[in-house]
Amino acid sequence: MPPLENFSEGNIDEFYDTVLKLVKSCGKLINDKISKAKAIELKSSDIDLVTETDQQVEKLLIEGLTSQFPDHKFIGEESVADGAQCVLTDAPTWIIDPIDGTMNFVHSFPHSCISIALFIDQVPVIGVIYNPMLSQMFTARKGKGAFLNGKKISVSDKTNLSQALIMMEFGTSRDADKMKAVMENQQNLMPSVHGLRALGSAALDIAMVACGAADAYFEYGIHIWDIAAGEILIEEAGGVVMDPAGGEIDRMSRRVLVASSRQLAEQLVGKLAQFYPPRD
Ligand code: LIP
Repeated sequence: MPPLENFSEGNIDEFYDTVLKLVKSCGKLINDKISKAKAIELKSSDIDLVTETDQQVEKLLIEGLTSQFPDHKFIGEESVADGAQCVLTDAPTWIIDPIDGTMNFVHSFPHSCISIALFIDQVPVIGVIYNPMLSQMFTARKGKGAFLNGKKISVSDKTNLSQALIMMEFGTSRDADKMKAVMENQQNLMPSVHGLRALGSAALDIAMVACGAADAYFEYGIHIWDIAAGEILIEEAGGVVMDPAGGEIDRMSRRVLVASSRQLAEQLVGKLAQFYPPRD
């Protein structure tokens, strides 16, 4: 498989234009289904849901991309749930969460999105996070900036935790140790920050940090598909992505922390009770 430098700007343009068309078309499907009755299945817990729309969107994205780029690989949330491997190689790989915030979608709570990223040589080169219910299209391409509906976005200038709005999630696990860490962090952070917020979607939480509407986000229990598009969005918006204990991001560790600055990230790391889910 050719390394990243062998792909021309024209190649990346073609990948980007193709995925954008597919995402917009899948967004229409989600908007059509959002207020209709949904067939729901349970996955890892009674709050880890999947609907037929999650599965349809992922199938449409994979089929549409495979027809144009037959040698590309995929890591999709629902394909992995059906037994596909969750392995990132150097090959051009699309990493897909067809509906991030499925619980929100089930409740017609308008904070769900399609999150899709393209990695080449294990480097993110394209990221798209689209909330069709609120017409929020977040996009990023390597070296070309981050955008919301075509308007350039950047992280906030907050460097002090006491002035920061922090995104954190409860997640889809009822695991007692996980919940203990979540509650401990809520108690640790409440007195030290401006506020805590949870949208119910990792990708949209990250997008809030990328556009400066929040200042940091962390979560234990996510998967690579929840954060793949957000990673390049944050980097192109001038923020940082790391492990919640402060080291390099490990995309299979199911842990993530993003922030507007390293200074703010390090203050947040200093406050966090850590939790280490089983790796993907
Ligand atoms: C969601 C994540 C979110 C997490 C939720 C859920 P899904 O992904 O984006 O961060 O807190 O529990 O896992 O399952 O809706 O694609």
